[in-house]
Amino acid sequence: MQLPTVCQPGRLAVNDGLLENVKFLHQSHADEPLDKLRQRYEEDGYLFLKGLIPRADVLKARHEYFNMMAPTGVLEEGTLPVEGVFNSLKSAEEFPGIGAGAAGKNGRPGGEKAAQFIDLALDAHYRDWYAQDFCRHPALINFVARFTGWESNTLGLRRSLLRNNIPGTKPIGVHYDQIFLRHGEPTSVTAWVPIGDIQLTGGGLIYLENGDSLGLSIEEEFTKKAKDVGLSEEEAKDAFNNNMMATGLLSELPLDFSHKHSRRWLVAEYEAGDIVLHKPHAV
Ligand SMILES: O=C(O)CCC(=O)C(=O)O
Ligand SMILES: [Fe+2]
Repeated sequence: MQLPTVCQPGRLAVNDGLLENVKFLHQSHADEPLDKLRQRYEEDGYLFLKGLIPRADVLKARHEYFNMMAPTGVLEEGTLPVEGVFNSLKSAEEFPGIGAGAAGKNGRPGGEKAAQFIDLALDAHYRDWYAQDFCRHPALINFVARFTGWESNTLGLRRSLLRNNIPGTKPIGVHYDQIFLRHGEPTSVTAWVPIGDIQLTGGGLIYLENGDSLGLSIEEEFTKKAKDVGLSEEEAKDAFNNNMMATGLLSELPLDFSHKHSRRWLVAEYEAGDIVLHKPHAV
């Protein structure tokens, strides 16, 4: 079902307040003509595909993940791992999200109390059910191969982040992914894949309206600044990062960022099996 394009969700919170005046992501389906999908990706900077991966396969990864994390006490007693229900007797500090810019990018937040949780959360990235079965799921790889025209030359980057935020932990701030992929050409495709159903207010990814063109112009501005002061290419790469926050983020304040750039945030309700592809400068 296509939701109405403008909504007023009650309590869609970001770091610096409640979002007002958001729009829904435009929904697409893998069986639409490729040309149409490609055009939409170019125009919007993202492509939100409903039901690309079989739901059961996504829930298998969800089960494996929470089964692995269960010994840390993160799950509510008497619930199934696949449900992923947070333990109401615990506090969020013991279960910090990884890679959200806390204590240095991709550092080890939370100290001693969180050590077991962090160790397991990192370890999960190397398990077959994640690195192989989930990240290289044929439905995902085959679609990207066709969509991009890369066909059998499609390579999965080893870099992936299994985001694990529970209610009350710190989400990653405003960014575009090329910041983290600086040493490659801006030709990659990011797949953001929810591992389960996510309600509108459940912390799923949000995109900035026309964010790709904004990201590109921010990048151009950095390049120009770097050239103007006579930096070498290598120095320029570091300079890009100096223009951002130490964590590589454009901002930790999404509400403020959208006001500053007069663009709305685009939101969605996600279901297991959905994916969003986005461009390297999509914000
Ligand atoms: O590879 C990284 O650290 C970046 C992760 C990222 O872009 C994200 O989580 O949205
Ligand atoms: Fe990202």
